[in-house]
Amino acid sequence: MELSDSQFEQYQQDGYVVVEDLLSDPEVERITDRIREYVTGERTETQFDRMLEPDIKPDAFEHEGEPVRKFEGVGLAREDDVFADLAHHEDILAVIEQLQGPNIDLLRSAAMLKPPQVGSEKKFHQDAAYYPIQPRDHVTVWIALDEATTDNGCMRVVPGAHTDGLIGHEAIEYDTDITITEREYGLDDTVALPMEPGSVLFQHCLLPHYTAPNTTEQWRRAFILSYMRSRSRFTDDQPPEWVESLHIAGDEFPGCV
Ligand SMILES: O=C(O)CCC(=O)C(=O)O
Repeated sequence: MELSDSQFEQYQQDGYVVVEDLLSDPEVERITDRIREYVTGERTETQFDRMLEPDIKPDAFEHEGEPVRKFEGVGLAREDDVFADLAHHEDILAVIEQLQGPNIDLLRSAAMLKPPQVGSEKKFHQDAAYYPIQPRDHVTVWIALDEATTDNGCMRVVPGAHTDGLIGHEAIEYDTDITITEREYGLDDTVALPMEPGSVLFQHCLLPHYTAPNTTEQWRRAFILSYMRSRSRFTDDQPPEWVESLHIAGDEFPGCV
């Protein structure tokens, strides 16, 4: 697996590239089965942060745990065999190596679920704003596990805006999210990226992006893995405790994130 020259150029120029059908149907099914086990409470052993949707309609779900907005934690890739295999997926790592070089750490691992009817929006943000690390070029890998459409909240990106650097963000009310406040982005600034299950979006961490609420009866599940260079360092002397990393490939470097 390798990005073609035009795909590589698109990543540099627009800040993203979608690789279609990177995962096979059985691979997607293995991941969605595991997600379902966690969401319904059938499987409990792995430690991670779980967040429910803010607007839960009573009786819309069979199981109490179903309106899960996301679950997140690098521990997912450390402790769970399915997510560990995904974090070490040969074809994903081949692309990351092309973009970042051979020394790779995992910075984030998260299931982003947008359940039917109640799946909420994710406001405009840059992933780099959450992570005080340099160089500011980590790559977010967004894996579609269901068909992602404009109606159920597919990814929308502002092409080329990663070259503007880090833009001002502020905290928003719900959960720990932050959103861009220094600029006013709207849907007209974005390109929508509908994707089939198994297709994978590689996104520069400075690329502003947004996902709309899920107004349909279908789930829009995705899995996120963010990779950085193993030589990455915190930008502050006092790094946040919640940033965790997992070495994935190549060499490790003392004193780095
Ligand atoms: O999957 C989504 O709806 C948005 C995910 C996202 O942009 C993020 O968590 O940084």
